[in-house]
Amino acid sequence: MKKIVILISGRGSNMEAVVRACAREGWPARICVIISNRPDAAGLGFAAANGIETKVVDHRQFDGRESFDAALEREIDRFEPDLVVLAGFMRVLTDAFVEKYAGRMLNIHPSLLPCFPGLRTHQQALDAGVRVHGASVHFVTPTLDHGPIVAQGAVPVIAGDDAAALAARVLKVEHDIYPRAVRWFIEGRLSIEGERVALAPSEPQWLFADIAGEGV
Ligand code: NHR
Ligand code: GAR
Repeated sequence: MKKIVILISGRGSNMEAVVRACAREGWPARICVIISNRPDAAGLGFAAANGIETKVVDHRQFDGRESFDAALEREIDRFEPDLVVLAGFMRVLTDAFVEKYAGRMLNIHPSLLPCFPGLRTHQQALDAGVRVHGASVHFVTPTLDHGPIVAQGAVPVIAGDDAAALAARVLKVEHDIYPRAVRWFIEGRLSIEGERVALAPSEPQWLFADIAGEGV
């Protein structure tokens, strides 16, 4: 059994998608704990209701990123996880923390990287006038939102979209690609080759949203 620790900050819908897929598809994996940096994260309720241990490490209780990350590390390492999954986790992590989990920490970022790293990605996409947007699952490296890409999902930008409408369309592909990518990791099928992530045996590491009837 592989052990997974998931970090969240809020709603936790990506965490929920991973938890549900793990149970439904019978992965050889266990979600050990859901850790949030915010005590009020809605996702903690889903975790507790599903019998998963929860833990809050409130970043406001620490005087800097190093001490917060050290506390986070202690909570994570209690479970000796094979994989750390960032699911809407909103705190930038120190280099030392990231190096420690190198090659075994994944994030989902709501843009087609390397476009639009950082925050407010959907507004960034609208402001740039791109016609295709999406989400990327990547290995976490010290440089924010720059790690090797495991999978991407693309959605169209539709006339009349605001950031909320676009975010909702992207979120659907997130819920599809993130569980798949986590499963590939658990199955030992991913290898990092420089900037690229190979999947063996191969299958599509991309997804194009089915938006029939949603507009133009
Ligand atoms: N840490 C490292 N070192 N590298 C990455 O690639 C990381 C990371 C930590 C989080 C997720 C990321 C995203 O998917 C992630 C990737 C938070 C911020 C941010 O600026 C930026 C990117 C991501 C997550 N956070 C503010 C901060 O001061 C706080 C914002 C808030 O609390 O709402 O940490 O986009
Ligand atoms: C998701 O869209 C995720 O990609 C994004 O926040 C949302 C979290 O939703 N992540 C980031 O912006 C990381 N900075 P969720 O809590 O319902 O999974």
